[in-house]
Amino acid sequence: MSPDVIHELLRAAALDEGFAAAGIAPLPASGSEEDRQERERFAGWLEAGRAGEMEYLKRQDDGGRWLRSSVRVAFPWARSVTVCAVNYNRAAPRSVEPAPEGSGWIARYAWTGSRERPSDYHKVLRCRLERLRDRMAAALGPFESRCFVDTGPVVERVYARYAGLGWVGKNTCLLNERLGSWLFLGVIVTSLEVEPDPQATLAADRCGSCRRCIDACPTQALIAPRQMDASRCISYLTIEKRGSIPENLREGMGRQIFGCDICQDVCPWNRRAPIARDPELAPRAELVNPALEWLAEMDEDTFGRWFNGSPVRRAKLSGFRRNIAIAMGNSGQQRFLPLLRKWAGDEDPVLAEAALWSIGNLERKGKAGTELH
Ligand code: B12
Ligand code: SF4
Ligand code: SF4
Repeated sequence: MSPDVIHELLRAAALDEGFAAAGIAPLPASGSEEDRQERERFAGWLEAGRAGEMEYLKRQDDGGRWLRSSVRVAFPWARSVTVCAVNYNRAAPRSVEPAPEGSGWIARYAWTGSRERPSDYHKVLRCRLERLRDRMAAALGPFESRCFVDTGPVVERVYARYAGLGWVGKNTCLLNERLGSWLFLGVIVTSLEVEPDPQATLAADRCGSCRRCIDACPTQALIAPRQMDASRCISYLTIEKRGSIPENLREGMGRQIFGCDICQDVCPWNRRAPIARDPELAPRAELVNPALEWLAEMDEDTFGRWFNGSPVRRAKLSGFRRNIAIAMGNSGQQRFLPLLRKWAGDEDPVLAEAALWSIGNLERKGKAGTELH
């Protein structure tokens, strides 16, 4: 089969399965300049401590090589990677717009599901990828493969770029000229030998002189264009970090209680991004600008009802409450003081300490406010 036909066939089947864009790219040759750059970039990032406590990113093979530094390390049989993207942009407010007093922010990617049943992009994309893989095998004959959404030992954005899906923006997100960056990625690592797609060249960097994302990041996690110190990123702090959040980063967290969308909300490429109509990833209106009081009242049962099967589950109720306590402390709303005082005596020491910090913050601001009058 000619290279053009393979690429066309894949794109048509991917669109049919509900993806907004897809491509397949051969792996950079072992020892090539590109291969060397990716390995060094990843190793440099880890060794500089940028991954914080995300131990799963630091896994090594028996020879001491970082598993994620190249697809070739984890899968020596791999020859190409198919990357597919799903659009999750919705006609809904942005986190940087004025919001009701005392509301928090849950990242857009985690709104999905219906009132009765949350949905998780990991599962939705994985089913689509597996169907796509079966269609490729039916057309091309059997090949070795592994499908991943987020959790596999693959730096997905690197391969998305090779597959012609877009460029890596200064906020480190994959940006597509037509679709923006509200994209979920899924990959199929395959043993297929393919030629580069004659239609898809590496997308040019379209960030130009813009640096809105870097300037808008409240915790200075974007330490340089395309370089993130994840240990400072609010997404990491609110989702991945267990235990206490470093005090110097708490004010910067503002009202974000699960993930962070700021560096994408300010990106001009997202202004024109098309609105997704994907029924499996519809947003739950209640999770857009949710009232902090409502979320604070949740016990394990209610939290489970709302978030079992949703990405939010990853924070666990204890982490979610810690984040809510900090958002309350940043809200300037004195009405949260009684609840925070109750939490300050909680048996969970992390929650109690976060609540004490927030009480201090609110009382300081309340006093400053009175002095001004
Ligand atoms: C760990 C992780 C995180 C960490 C660290 C993020 C990071 N920037 O490294 C945290 C928890 C902070 C995080 C946050 C988010 N994440 Co995340 N995350 C991942 C995960 C699991 C691994 C990423 C990784 O290996 N990071 C290590 C660094 C070294 O790699 P990288 O950032 O992905 O890519 C680097 C290369 O592309 C390189 N690069 C490429 N070209 C060039 C050129 C030059 C000159 C330079 C210097 C570098 C460079 O620079 C990038 C940054 O170092 C991936 C899934 C996966 N398996 O890949 C999802 C993933 C990256 N996350 C995703 C999402 C949606 C998010 C959030 C939007 C969620 C949210 N709303 O809170 C935020 C976005 C924050 C941001 N600005 O990136 C999507 C991104 C989709 C997209 N359009 O890019 C992914 C792909 C998951 C998925 N399957 O859809 N995430
Ligand atoms: S997700 Fe938020 S904290 Fe992380 S880099 Fe972007 S703006 Fe900064
Ligand atoms: S905000 Fe500007 S610099 Fe940042 S990713 Fe978007 S276009 Fe690039």
